Amino acid sequence: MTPVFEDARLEPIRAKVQSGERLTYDDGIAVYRSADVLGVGWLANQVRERLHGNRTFFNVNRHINPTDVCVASCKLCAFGKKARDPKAYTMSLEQVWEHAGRGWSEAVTEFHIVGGLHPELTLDWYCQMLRGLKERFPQVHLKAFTMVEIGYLAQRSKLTPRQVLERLKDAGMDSMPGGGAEIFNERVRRIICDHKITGNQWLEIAEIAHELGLHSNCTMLYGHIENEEDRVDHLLHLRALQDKTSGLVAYIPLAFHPDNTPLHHIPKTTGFADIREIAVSRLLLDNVPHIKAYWVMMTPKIAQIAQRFGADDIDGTLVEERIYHDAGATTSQNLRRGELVRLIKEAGREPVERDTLYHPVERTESAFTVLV
Ligand code: V47
Repeated sequence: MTPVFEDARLEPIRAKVQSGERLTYDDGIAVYRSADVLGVGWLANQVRERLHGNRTFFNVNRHINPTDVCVASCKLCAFGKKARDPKAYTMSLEQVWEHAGRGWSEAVTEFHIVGGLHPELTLDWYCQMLRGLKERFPQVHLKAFTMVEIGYLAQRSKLTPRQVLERLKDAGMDSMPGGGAEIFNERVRRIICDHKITGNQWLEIAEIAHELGLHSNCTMLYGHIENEEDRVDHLLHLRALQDKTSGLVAYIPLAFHPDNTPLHHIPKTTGFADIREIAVSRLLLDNVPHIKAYWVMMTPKIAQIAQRFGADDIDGTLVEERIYHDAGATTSQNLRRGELVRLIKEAGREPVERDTLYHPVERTESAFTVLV
């Protein structure tokens, strides 16, 4: 059944979506400006169901943040600390390996590893960390390091990003998460994260990673000082990257959490904005397979509704999350597998447990036994 849109400006976009025609920059602005979130969501749901039917993906993963020491002082961030800060921490290699194994069960298929830009940890240290994890947990996929961390390691070790990526891949890095992209527009970037690599550098490093056979995710940080033009521009840059490499697996829109950051005066995003962000991204990123509604950032309730507005993934069990919780997230630090399954089923979707690259995972009950 085809709905009558409240916003007549969505009609030409419906025609394009139904015929599989690519949306333009102006279409992107139009969907962002439409208050008809049901209409935009209906369109996004058409695309989502065409690609994935009724399936919603989730995984059983664990986040590891080896250090929060960071030379950058990004205004968007509440996680990074200076080395002299008494609250800062840096794990030893043994602590990383011990942390990875704490409460571990065979059900874990992925370690998601990111951290601050530490002024002293060397490329060799990170390679040893990966090798140690692979030795101890050979079956676990290592999704590690943002493009920003790669850029910084290249600068510090006087190597090219390609050489750094080659070394890390050789040491066991299997793929890369999507963080650090923020907003590519340089005017915005200078204000929210002026110590980071530029948007173009992020895109270049991602392209090299994909050339080396490493898949990655991608993100956009929204809900701060950016406008709709910046967001459409960001998404179209990601789409152009994907046209070149096909290396992007999932896109994750990240709502800015202002607490404990220098931008704490900015109000939090609303449920309406979060849902619209999911729907717009599904419509514009026609070549990125998966759209993830990250429950930590959106809350499980909104992430569940998002499964009917364009998202086909809800992320994982996490165990412990720091970046969003340091910035005031009030969601739990982890969700049990059964709770994720319940959320998905209640949204009328079929839960499919996946590994990092979206291969379905078969389970036996013994996999859930906590080993350590
Ligand atoms: O790079 C930092 C963002 C990212 C704040 O690839 C903030 O599967 C909001 O990238 N408010 C890290 N956002 C998280 C991330 C991610 C999460 C889940 C899954 C995947 C994936 C990637 O969080 C950072 C930055 O963009 N961030 N501080 C903040 N105050």
